[in-house]
Amino acid sequence: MDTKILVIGANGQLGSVLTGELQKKFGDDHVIASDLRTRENYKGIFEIIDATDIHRIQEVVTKHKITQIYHLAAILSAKGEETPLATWDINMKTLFNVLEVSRKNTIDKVFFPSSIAVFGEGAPLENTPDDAYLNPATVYGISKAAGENWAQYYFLRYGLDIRSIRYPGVIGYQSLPGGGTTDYAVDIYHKAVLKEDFNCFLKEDTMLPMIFMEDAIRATIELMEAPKESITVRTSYNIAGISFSPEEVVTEIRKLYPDFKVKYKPDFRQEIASRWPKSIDDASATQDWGWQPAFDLKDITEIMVEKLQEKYKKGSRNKEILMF
Ligand code: AKB
Repeated sequence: MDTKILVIGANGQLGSVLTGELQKKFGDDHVIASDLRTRENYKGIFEIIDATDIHRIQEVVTKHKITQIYHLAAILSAKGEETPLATWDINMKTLFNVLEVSRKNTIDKVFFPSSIAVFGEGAPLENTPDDAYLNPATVYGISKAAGENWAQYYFLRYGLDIRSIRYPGVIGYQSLPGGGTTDYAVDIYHKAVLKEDFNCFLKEDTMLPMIFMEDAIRATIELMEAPKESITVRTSYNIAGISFSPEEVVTEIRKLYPDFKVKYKPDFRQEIASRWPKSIDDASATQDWGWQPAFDLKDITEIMVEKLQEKYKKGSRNKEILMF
């Protein structure tokens, strides 16, 4: 059957970049982007979907004869703490809707994003393995840990080929993140390029696993393209990019912006970050589908600065989603 991919949450930090990469790989007519509202200047097929509405998902799956679903809609860690029960509701109801529509239709592959947020007290902080004890302390993390187990259940019970990655903090210039604990690592580059002082909501030595957007997108597509029989982890795969602390990224940025000023003002997000791994063991991803990151902190800093300089030179100083 002709590959037709539905991306739910296509306007988000990951979704807005992944949609473009899927279009390049499969062709614009094979990718259906969707979100709660349309995206200005989007080139391709776009459907409005509120993923809490199972009938709407079913309608789009039928209309476009969808064969794969990437479910990228979720409320992230920091934002999710503002309304815990609503976050649980949205993150779980949307996943159940995707799982149920997928098992009842001709969906041959599903992608579910998990996160380092599934880890907490009791897991090794260094080189945290896939099978470490999951003890999430945010609603986002709890919903992702539950989601991983539901994904595995639908694989075991219904044979649904659902695959998942535990993303570290994703850093990209193409889109703005929304409500993550790791998002300081995106905002800091915008402030540097705009020559504004930066207030960091984490302590300077808070080491966290991060990944450049290009690596995160490539990992996602490589996982989804891997032969089914090579997938041995049906909860979620750890992947590692590069771990660093705020003071390390400031040091890199100051090589380009020597006068860049930073103040460290830890807030509630410091407590979230302090329970997350400092570094990740992604041996299973390497072994099963050949995962290897390509970008280190120096690369990320050079590319982020170059691309954001280009973007802001074009005059867009207001920080809506920076689409390239
Ligand atoms: C967050 O900070 O909530 C996300 C994540 C690590 O999943 N970026």
